[in-house]
Amino acid sequence: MSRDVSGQSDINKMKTEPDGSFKRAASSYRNFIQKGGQFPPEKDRYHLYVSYACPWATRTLITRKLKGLDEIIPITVVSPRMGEHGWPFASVDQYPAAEVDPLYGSEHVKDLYLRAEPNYAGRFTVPVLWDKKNQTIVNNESSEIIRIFNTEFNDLIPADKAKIDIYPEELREEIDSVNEWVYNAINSGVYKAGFASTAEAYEAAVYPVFEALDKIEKILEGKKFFVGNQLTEADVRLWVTIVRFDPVYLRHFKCNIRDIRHGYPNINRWMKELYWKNPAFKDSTNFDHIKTHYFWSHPFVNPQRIVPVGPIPHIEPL
Ligand SMILES: N[C@@H](CCC(=O)N[C@@H](CS)C(=O)NCC(=O)O)C(=O)O
Repeated sequence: MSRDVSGQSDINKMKTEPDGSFKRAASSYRNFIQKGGQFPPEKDRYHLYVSYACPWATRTLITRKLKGLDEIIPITVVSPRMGEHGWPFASVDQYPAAEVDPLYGSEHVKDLYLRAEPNYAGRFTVPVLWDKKNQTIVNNESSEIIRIFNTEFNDLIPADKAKIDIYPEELREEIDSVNEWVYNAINSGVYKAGFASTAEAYEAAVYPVFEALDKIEKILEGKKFFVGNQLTEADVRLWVTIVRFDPVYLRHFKCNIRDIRHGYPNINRWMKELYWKNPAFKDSTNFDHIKTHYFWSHPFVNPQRIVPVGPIPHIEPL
């Protein structure tokens, strides 16, 4: 009989901390792709499993596009309806733009984790960077996958793409420090507000989201990019949460002190410019998957699973 992993796959069974707060578990696979290492950079050896809905996975999609890795690292997109078995492939949940697993015909993302490690005890999250040669997961932590994409395939891509550096040496210190508070207050902060199971835990989480947004609004005054004068991973990491804010987090996660489009003109302009002027951002964004995922997959938050139609438009024109 196979092991019961429903406690790991079913988000409805996920427990908050005793005080009602939500803590995100650390990612389990943390290997790096590098020349001469266990996982060397090679064309068509690695495969990226993603959801368009997931902000963490979208970081990897954006970076893959920015770096022109489309042909080096193919992707597979799961269905946005994350149910009791976790993320399904199109073979068991046909949904527009969802795909079947081309490597193993898996039904769910959990099958990949259990193929790599039958006793895997963590959550079955996307993104997953998979090694076809060793049939295992290289890395399932988006912040590390984007660093891998930023540098490690540079010998296999055209010079103009290799030149793109979203974690430049001279800005690293500032990027690292910004990443830390943006992660806590914003990327993870909206989930802490949304998954809190007591009013106290919710209120403790929601104010810091808006304090951080207020701070970013000031930083982006008259600026095109978050850190320095060029696109960096600080923009990528912040953007994936901001683009979901008005369509999802405002209602679904009760982050409703202000919205982005009326409350934060600088953040709104920065978000729109990246979306409309840089195809790596627009091509990695699917508002249907984003909205369907959240409003459908968390019946403990939205029991009727009705997906709100607005805001119209999901993102304003420039
Ligand atoms: N630390 C991970 C977090 C990934 C993550 O939490 N992904 C969510 C989707 S947005 C997921 O797959 N959750 C499934 C689950 O927890 O069952 C990363 O940044 O890559």
